Amino acid sequence: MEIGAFVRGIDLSTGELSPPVKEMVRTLGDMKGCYAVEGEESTVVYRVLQPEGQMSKEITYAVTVLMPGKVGNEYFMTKGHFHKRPEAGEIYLCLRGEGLVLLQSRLGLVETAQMRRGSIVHVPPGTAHRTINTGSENMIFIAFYSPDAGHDYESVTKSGFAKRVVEVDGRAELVDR
Ligand code: PAN
Ligand code: ZN
Repeated sequence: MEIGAFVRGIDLSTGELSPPVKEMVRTLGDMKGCYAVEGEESTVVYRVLQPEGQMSKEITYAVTVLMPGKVGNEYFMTKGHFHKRPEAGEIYLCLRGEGLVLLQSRLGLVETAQMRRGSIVHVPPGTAHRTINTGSENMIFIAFYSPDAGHDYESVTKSGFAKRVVEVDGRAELVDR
């Protein structure tokens, strides 16, 4: 008999997980409508890495490696989503880089949380969340969540986030959409 502890490793400077890994790559072409202006479709914006063959139905994790860059004056970001299960929250731990988590409630309340090495951000249930890389290096964070949380991208695509994060005079600013 074995307990079956699920022990894996992460390279803290690159975000690479020890194999086997499931990888999802998101390009600007996959993010139509997210940015105010269109960019080169083949540009890779972020990668999401997940351990393959997890055993727990209660909790899992994924690593996001979000590249530095901008489309027009808007910083590279993730698509953003609500969780389908309304009571499913999430915790982000930032390992590298700097940026923001943009949070928006179903009622349209907007908040940002700072992300830098060591930041731990709790994404409350019922909140749309998107991460934005405002720095000049890869922003790497690990997300801990319930595997049955589900990802609702549609609500975000339809109504969008009320704010954008853009560069103004070399600094990140939150502006109305
Ligand atoms: C994260 C995100 C990841 C990519 O693991 O899924 O950062 O962002 P999008 O899913 O919005 O493209 C998470 O929040 N999981 O629930
Ligand atoms: Zn999430």
